[in-house]
Amino acid sequence: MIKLHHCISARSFRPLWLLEELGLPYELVMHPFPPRVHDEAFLELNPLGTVPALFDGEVVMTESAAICQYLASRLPEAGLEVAPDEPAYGDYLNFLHFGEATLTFPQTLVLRYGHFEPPERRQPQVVEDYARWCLSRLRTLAPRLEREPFLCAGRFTAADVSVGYALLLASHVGLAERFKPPVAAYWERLQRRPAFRRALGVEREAALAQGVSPEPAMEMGKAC
Ligand SMILES: N[C@@H](CCC(=O)N[C@@H](CS)C(=O)NCC(=O)O)C(=O)O
Repeated sequence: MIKLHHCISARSFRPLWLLEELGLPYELVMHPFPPRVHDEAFLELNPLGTVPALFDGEVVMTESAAICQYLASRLPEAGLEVAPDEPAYGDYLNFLHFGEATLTFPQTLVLRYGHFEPPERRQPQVVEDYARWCLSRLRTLAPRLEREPFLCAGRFTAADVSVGYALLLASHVGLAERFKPPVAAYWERLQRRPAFRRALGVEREAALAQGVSPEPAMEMGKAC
């Protein structure tokens, strides 16, 4: 069975949400954040110490966007991947990676230098520069989201999960009120999905059952 290592609200939420969308069976292993500090045994499984870490038989994966691509292709009949022979294949891959490489990474700088470093190491200029970086790139989605409910292929896909997680993180760092209306409406749509809501419930219940705090790391003063 697929085993997913996860911390509350971390990037491992992407595969968790997608597993719920797909209805695939999985085991969720919760860790306090960051696992490399609080759970040394985890380093033997994933020397990077990061989540997600996904194990599926002999397969081991640690990149959330790649895991989404992998999981969506496991169940093509669910329509959450875009196949290479569909016209939107390029858009699909682009948005799948845009969610992590372009939208999520700058937010980790906002978190770190705006909230979690001790006051003498905070960098307000870095925070504002990377918040703007993220918001200006998000704005590029607005014209498309005015026309279409989802990012590509005329349907919800794993690319929406990737970008959707970046919006979840943005809402944790206080950027959601700066979303353009089409992006805000898209974020509302994503949050209404039953699988998104289930994933939130599943991570909370698993955390409580496994003795891990159900509070998001960023709300406990730890960087993601
Ligand atoms: N590019 C990777 C980044 C993984 C990553 O940095 N995850 C964070 C959580 S959001 C983490 O585990 N940080 C803990 C650490 O760096 O020790 C992905 O998309 O999965």
